[in-house]
Amino acid sequence: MKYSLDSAKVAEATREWLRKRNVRTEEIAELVMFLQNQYIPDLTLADCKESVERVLEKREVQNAILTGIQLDILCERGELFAPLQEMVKNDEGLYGVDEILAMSIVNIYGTIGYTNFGYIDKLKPGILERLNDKNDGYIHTFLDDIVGAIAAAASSRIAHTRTAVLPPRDEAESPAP
Ligand SMILES: [Ca+2]
Repeated sequence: MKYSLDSAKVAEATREWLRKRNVRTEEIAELVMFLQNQYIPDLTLADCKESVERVLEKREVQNAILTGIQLDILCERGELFAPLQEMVKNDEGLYGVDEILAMSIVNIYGTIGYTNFGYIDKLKPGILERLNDKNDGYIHTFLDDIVGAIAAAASSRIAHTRTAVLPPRDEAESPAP
């Protein structure tokens, strides 16, 4: 039988796996709020959630999420081969592939996302603190970067949309974010 891909199935699996790994859209929206509220005072959590939903609709984002969660789970089961198992298990600093996978999400809305990603990756607010807890039996080596990347992308998306309706920068009263 010829291979044909059902996009709805990929989207549904992504939702399902995020839920199974205890990642809620609201929590990602809170990260977006954390990144953007200083620039956009009237921004609501609903706006942030809407932006996260739009990011989650993208196939390249869904692919990254499914791949990352799968690798995290294989590692929890001890099923990666050595030395990959140890590197992923310990979130080895020199590994870096988790961040590269997350970059495929950050990239979608251009370079503005990099700063946001770096910023929350350093501060690890909210859900990122929980995903980085190394003592709860879960391995989220890939998922923590992915969640940060979704928030960074959703945040950049808001910045782009809002900037589009502002006057050109030299006429604006305050600098664009
Ligand atoms: Ca990581």
